[in-house]
Amino acid sequence: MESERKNEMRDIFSKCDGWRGRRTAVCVLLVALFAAMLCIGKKDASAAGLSPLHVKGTQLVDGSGKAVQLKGISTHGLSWFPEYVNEKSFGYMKKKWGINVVRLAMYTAEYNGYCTGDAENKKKLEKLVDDGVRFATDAGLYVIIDWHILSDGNPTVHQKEALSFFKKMAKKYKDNSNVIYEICNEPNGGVQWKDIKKYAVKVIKKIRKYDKDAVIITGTPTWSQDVDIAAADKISSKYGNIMYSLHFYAATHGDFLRQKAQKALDSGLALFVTEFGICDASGSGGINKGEAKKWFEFLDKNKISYAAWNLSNKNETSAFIKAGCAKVSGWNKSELTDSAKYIVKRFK
Ligand code: IDC
Repeated sequence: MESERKNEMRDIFSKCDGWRGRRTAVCVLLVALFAAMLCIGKKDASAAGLSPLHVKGTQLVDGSGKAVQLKGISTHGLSWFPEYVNEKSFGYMKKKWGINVVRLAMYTAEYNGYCTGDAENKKKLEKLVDDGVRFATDAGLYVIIDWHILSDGNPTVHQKEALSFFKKMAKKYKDNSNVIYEICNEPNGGVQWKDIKKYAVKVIKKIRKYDKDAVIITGTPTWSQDVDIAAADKISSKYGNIMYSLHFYAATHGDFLRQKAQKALDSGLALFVTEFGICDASGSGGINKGEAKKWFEFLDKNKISYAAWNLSNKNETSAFIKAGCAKVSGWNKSELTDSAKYIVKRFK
């Protein structure tokens, strides 16, 4: 028995002999592949050509340290206008409009918000975020996952939910070089920076447990306008790659807010305009092109990244698609609103 088995084994080995050279070659290839993966680093840019981003001083930079200015659009609330989160629209906006970032606005409180709806609604929203990240990745876009607090003006109201949501996201997307986390859209209602900061540090710590270096953007007091106040008491630099959001609506906010922004930049705060409009702060009313021009000059001069509010056909000035148009991608110029026409020109 024993010697039979030995013979069998010898037979198998001798058959394999001819393969030995090829096997060695395959092994060498595999080792080389593995080494290459290690060199690329932990971030898997399955989104071709999307370098992991970092914050250097006040500037967003790519892997080689070159300044990057992201330009793009924010969805309206994901529950509200889910139809615009589709493969074609993201690809279209990248190709035709020249955007390089899309923001997924997930309301926490109003309109079937993540924290006020039921478990089914939560699941739906998470799927929309996942779809959105996938479509953005396929289109070669950076993507901001926005925890869109608004009527829940104090981020601590839904802190528990925020911590578990971002834990889930960071675990899932730690290797996606194109994912950016925005942890509280617009704190308001008198909430102080010290409280927002405490919340931010908790969420940042949670994200950093899994995702060591993705860009994280925190909201600032007074609907993300008091960046000067945040600048006076920054979040510790030990967490790395932290940015602060500045929001403006050109028909409401002018020089006064630019001065606050300049003050923040001067004291070394990295700003990201994760939301803006060229109409008034209600998201509607008239457009102020004079102020809009000044804002774009300011953004471009300082290479500040931005995302315009909003990708929907809601009957409001800030929406990009005309109210009568039901198309969810491939829009002609005549189907775009005046806001869209003005802003799209700035993307390229
Ligand atoms: C607005 C939408 C509007 C919606 C409202 C909900 O445009 O359709 O009815 O929210 O309360 C923000 C907010 C953003 C607002 C936008 C315009 O982040 O959610 O969207 N805005 O009011 N901050 C300043 C302006």
